[in-house]
Amino acid sequence: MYAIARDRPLTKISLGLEYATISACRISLMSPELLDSVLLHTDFPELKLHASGKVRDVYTLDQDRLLFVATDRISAFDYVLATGVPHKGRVLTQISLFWFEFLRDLVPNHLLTADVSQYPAALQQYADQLRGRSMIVARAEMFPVECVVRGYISGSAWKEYKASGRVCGIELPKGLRESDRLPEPIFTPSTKAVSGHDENISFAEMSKLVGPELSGQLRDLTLAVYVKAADYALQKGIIIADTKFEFGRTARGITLADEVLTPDSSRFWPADKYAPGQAQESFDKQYVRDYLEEIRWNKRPPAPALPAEVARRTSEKYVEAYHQLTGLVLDA
Ligand code: PZK
Repeated sequence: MYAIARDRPLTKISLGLEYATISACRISLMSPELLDSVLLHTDFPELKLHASGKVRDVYTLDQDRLLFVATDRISAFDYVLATGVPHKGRVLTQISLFWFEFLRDLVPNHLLTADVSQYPAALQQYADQLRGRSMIVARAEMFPVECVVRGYISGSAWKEYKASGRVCGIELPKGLRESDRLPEPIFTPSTKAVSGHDENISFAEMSKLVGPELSGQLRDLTLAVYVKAADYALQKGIIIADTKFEFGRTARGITLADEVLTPDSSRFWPADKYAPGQAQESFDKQYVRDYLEEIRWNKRPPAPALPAEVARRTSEKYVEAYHQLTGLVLDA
């Protein structure tokens, strides 16, 4: 209970939840050192915020460059939780860096540097916050579509398929089960809807938005990148069931931007537990989802805090995913 009471306002949590959180938390506490390393918010007063997402913050550096920062925030059931996950921002950043390098012959990317000692002088005062979890990237003219590719049928695609036998206008074989591998990966673009949720669109609709030539280029790139990365990940025991890319135009041409092939932008499934015919356990967020179901959170704000043990075990899953994928050890 100490770990919660010390730095988290319990007023944000309903009474029943507070009790559940405290009782589940008796099991263990997160060490003060671990809690201190968690970054929930960034604040760089001399920079202008360019975009802020559930877990990432992007700042403007100058005309051509942005500062991209991955925090330790975690979202589940569409909300950012009150507790951060130690190392999460560093893991996601290091996974993206790994893929940028792995994919460099296939597609240009927006990375300029992740070496904090090369950042502008004005940022050196934040070096400890930025190290390992940030990148300076080339500002791109972003295309207003999400380039989604699926090798397995899950999530919104499974819902669409059950209702119509199609996904984003693509006819699929009859008799697929939830989480089945598809005969070949499919490109299922989406666009930001007013609701904040992405809305699946057909290739023809995408072509109306950004033009047929660019749509074809983005589709071909998306499929090629997915095939190369998913083949590699599978050899390492991780199924990348689907993933979402964001592309933009820079001096390098059509450029892969944002974070890439992370557990936040993809469905990672442990290959040794793959069992089609049902929803699959998530590599990284399963403890979080299980806990939130257990305490019967109504999935409306305010989002609860996590017991230290749930945050710590989730942290271990992210670090493990990084190691399993890259063979590298995240440094302490
Ligand atoms: C850019 N986002 C998505 C939203 C985030 C990220 N290289 C770039 N050039 C111009 N714009 C972007 C990028 C990148 N990457 C990406 N928004 C703008 C987004 C919220 C938080 F971290």
